[in-house]
Amino acid sequence: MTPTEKIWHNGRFVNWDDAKIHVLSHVVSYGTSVFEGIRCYATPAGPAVFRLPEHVRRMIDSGRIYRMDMGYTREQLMEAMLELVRVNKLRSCYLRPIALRGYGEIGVNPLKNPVDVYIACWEWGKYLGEEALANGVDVCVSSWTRIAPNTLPALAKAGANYMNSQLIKMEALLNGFSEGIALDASGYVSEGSGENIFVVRDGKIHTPPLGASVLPGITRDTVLKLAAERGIPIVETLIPREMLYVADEVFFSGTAAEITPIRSVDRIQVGEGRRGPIAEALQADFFGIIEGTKPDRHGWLTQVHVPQPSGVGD
Ligand code: PPE
Repeated sequence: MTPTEKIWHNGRFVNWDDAKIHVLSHVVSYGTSVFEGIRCYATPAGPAVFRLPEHVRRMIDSGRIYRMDMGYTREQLMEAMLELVRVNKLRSCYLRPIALRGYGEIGVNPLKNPVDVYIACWEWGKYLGEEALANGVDVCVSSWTRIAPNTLPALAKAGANYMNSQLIKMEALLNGFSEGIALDASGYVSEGSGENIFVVRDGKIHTPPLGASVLPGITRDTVLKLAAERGIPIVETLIPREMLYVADEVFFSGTAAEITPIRSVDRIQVGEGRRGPIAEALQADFFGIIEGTKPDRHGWLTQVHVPQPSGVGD
C-alpha cells in the first residue's frame, strides 16, 4: 500500500502516520467496526467516485444494525470523501471509510465506547491480478460456510464478517486458487470472500438472493441493472453448488474485483475456460461508464471537482 498524505478523522484531516488507535479500543478485542470500499476513477472529466451515495447509505445501514451512530449525515460523509480525494491530489483511488468503537470501557458491551469515523484513500490496482479481468480466475468451493442467518448479519459490511472471509481466502490461496466461493448454511451458493457471484446458463444470469447470506453489493446491483438494460434475463434465486460445474459462465462482482470472470471451479472448466460473452458485454458497459467512454445514464459517477491551478486558460 502506498501511503497518501492525509486521512480524515472525525471531521479533521490528520497525517497518514498519525491515524492511530489505542490497543484497548473496543474494535481490537471485539471486532466492532463497519466499513466501505469505494472506487474513484480517473474519467476524462477528472476523478469521479462510483456510486458514492449508495456506498454511504450502506455504511450508515451497517452502523444502524450494530447501533453505531456515526454522528455524520450521508451528505457530510460524501463531502468528506470528495474533499479527501482533493486533499490527497489523487486522480484515481480506493476509499475506505471505517466507523469503529474506540477507547473507553473494556467488556463486550460496546455502547459506552465512542464511535470514531476514519476515511482513508490510496491507489489500489486490480484485485485479483491484472490478467484476471481478461482471462478469468481459478476458484474453489470453500470448506468454510458463509456466516449463517441470525449469527452475524450479512447485510452489514462489518469488520468481523471478514474473519469468515479470511478463512475462505486463506484456504483458497494455500490450495492454489485465486479465490473461494462459500456456500450458505443451507448449502446453496453464497458469495466469494470479497465478491458477489453470478452464474450463467442458456443465456440467463442467476445470482443468489440477499437471503443467501450475501453482502448487498453495489456492483451486484450495477450488474443487475446493466443486464436488464441489455435485455439479458437475470434472476435472484437459490443456486445449488453443482450449477457452478455445468454453467456456461461464472463471474464475480465487487468494488475491488469489478467484474471478474471465473474460468474454473474446483478444477472443472467453466464453459470454454475463458471469459464468456455475457461477462465481456457487462464489462464493456461497466468500464465504458467508469472510463467515460459511455454515457453515465444512471448518474453513477460523482465528480470530485478538483480545483484548476490558477493560470490555466489564461
Ligand atoms: N461480498 C463481500 C463479502 C464483499 O466484501 C464485497 C466487497 C462484495 C460482496 C461486493 O460488494 P460491492 O463492493 O458493494 O460491489 N468487498 C470489498 C472489500 C475487498 C477487500 O479485500 O477489502 C471491495 O470490493 O471493496
